[in-house]
Amino acid sequence: HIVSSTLSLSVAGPYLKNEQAEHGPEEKEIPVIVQAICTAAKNISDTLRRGDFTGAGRNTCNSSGEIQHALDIYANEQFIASLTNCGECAALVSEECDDILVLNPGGQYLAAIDPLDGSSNTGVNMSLGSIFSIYRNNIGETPVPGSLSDSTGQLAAGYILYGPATVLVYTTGDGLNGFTLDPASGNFLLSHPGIHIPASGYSYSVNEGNYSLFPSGVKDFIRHCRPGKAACSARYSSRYTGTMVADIHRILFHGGIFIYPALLPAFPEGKLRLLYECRPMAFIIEQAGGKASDGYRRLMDIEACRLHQRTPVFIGSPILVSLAESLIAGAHPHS
Ligand code: P6P
Repeated sequence: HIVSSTLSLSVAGPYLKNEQAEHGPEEKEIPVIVQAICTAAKNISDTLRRGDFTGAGRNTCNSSGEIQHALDIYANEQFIASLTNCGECAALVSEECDDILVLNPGGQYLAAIDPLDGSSNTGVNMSLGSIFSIYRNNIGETPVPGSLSDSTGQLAAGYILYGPATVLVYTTGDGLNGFTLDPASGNFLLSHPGIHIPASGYSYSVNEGNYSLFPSGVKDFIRHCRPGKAACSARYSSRYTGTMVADIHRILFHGGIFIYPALLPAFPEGKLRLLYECRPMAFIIEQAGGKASDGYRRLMDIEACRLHQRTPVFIGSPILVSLAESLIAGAHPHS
């Protein structure tokens, strides 16, 4: 087991649901598997701060056909080692691994991770992230273990934002808390208790370079956000970093909406993956009072049939997500 003496989340109660009953709220213990994730994140954060990786990738591609930078592979190795050593993780689904990775067959959890989110921003000192989702282990016979096929088995989810500060945002289904890494002590300390997203907001986050590929209802929403001819000032600000974790972290605190829609005709499911990007983010945002959809239905209700399944994602302030859904529903299919 990893006994990480450098980690203390000074808050009561962030247990995985099944452990809540065993500990009173006064206990400070957190699940060993979350400690393992934080230990990997600390190592990644330290490496990023030292700027150890400026080299290009190893000319390999992941299962989604994306170039793997050296840092992607390093981050993936950190999570595999840490989750293996903690002894609690039966198997791991990672963006960087084609198939599910069996770590500790007797482990009581499964993990789905994006080890390094936003890796197109590596080497240019931009914010990056890691995303994780933790499930009860119930490996079935299907390619996607039974306990990953629907979100009801998702016990915990979180992300680490490697920005000016390294911040862990994490839920076990009982609200959303943020912890900031204290470089001096190496501890993640509670810094944002009880995060709640604004009901609406004035920023939208989407790669408008793909505008011509968007479905018509998405184009209608973007046109709604842009200043009208009569308007003397923009109604919304466009904010997009290329790192989903950073864009959604901003939206959690300032309100707004993040969109990665279908890109027609080539990518009808969009780009982002359900198991280790969209579903954990949906769990997180719902715990903050936000909304996450694929444009038509609650994102947490989407069944995972493939490990690297993609889905369009509309996530953020509930009023804006609902507005986007209504424009999509009312759009002329061929306009
Ligand atoms: P695009 C990073 O590669 C990522 O998975 C997300 O973090 C980010 O929001 C998105 O893809 C960026 O994709 O096509 O706009 O470069």
